[in-house]
Amino acid sequence: MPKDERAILVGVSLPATHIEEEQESLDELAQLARTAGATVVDRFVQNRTRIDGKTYVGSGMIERIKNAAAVQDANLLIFDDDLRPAQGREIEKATEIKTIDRTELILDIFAARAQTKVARIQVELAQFEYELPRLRRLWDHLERLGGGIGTRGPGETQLEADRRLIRTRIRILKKALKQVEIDRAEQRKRRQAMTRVALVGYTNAGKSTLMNALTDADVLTEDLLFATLDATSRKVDLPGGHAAVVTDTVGLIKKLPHHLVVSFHATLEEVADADLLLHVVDVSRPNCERYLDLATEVLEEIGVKDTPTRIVFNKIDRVTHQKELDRLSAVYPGSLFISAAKGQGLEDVTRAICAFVENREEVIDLAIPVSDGKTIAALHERGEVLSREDTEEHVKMCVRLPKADAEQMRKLGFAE
Ligand SMILES: Nc1nc2c(ncn2[C@@H]2O[C@H](COP(=O)(O)OP(=O)(O)OP(=O)(O)O)[C@@H](O)[C@H]2O)c(=O)[nH]1
Ligand SMILES: [Mg+2]
Repeated sequence: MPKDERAILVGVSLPATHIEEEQESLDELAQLARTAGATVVDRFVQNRTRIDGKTYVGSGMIERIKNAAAVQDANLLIFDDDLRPAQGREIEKATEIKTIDRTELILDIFAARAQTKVARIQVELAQFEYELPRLRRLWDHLERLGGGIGTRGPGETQLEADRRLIRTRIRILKKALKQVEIDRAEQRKRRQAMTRVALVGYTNAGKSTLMNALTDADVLTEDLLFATLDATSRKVDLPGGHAAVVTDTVGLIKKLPHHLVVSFHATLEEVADADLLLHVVDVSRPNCERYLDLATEVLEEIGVKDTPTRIVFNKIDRVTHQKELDRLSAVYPGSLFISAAKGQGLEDVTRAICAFVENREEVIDLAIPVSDGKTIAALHERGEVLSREDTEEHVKMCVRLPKADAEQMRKLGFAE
């Protein structure tokens, strides 16, 4: 998106949604627009009983937007919800201003931010999936911009050829992502014995900063939305021979477009697979509980509402009202208060992870008869062997095992 775009935001408040809710959604949209490099010059919210099939908002509103755009010198309209291809076309026709929707805006940001190969594949897939039904609009657009010879549109043949190309590309990308998912599942299996902790939360909460503070990951952190698009995992050694794998993930927002949720399956699966979620919240934001709720809603959509979760209120260095922190602490028992950037409260996070891990696994000293190769192999498979000493009769091992397996070993009399 060019840097000098001046945008007008447009939303609709339906009877089922509160007007404040739509305003809040537009606040988020404004932040997204700024992240993409646009300047927001105006915003409109229309109360409607239902979405206008043709132009999303009513024709009177379209007229008002057009006038405002002339006054404000705006050259971009951003709609808060997904527009159908025909709606986008109609609005552009009526206003003569480039029109995009929330998904397109987020895709634009994602495309600019995608750092890793996987993130780039995921973004490209989402973009193509989004564009496929809208190809006609793209061509119409070119027609209007040009005029004259050769602008009667590409005709059905060209359109069909383009569609075919995109479909082929989509197939290739999907295949590549499938492979990523298989590889990652394999990796997870190898780390099966280890507890998986995922850092989740609203975008810009400080997940990557916490990740870097806990591990040596060196993930990019930035004061922008969606600094992180792909998951990064690192092993963290804990006291008592325990360990956990911590994963930093993509930030969540209120209306995560459907196309992205599907394309980002490989990344979100890391969240779905976690044993423990650390839900990071930027406590320095006014009304921070709202962001906690919004992210929780998205997590429910991903299907992880039953995963044990600890709330981590971050950026306490920016909060001057201790009373507010005391209130949150009372409302959310067991929540942690930290400053990932300043390194405050990090030991509480480690302790919380450790307590969780100790409940699930045990580090146990075993002596297995040399003849029992099957058990020895199983231990290597199911646990992590921290040390091993082979004697004449026994293989002596110190192993980190899931609680139930350790219990089983004791029952079999293998514990030392
Ligand atoms: N003052 C203060 N700033 C922090 C703290 N933790 C993170 N930040 C800042 O908040 C911004 C966002 O941090 P990130 O770690 O990139 O946030 P994130 O949750 O990973 O964001 P996304 O990857 O975009 O979802 C950065 O500018 C950080 O420097 C903190 O404890 N205190
Ligand atoms: Mg991040």
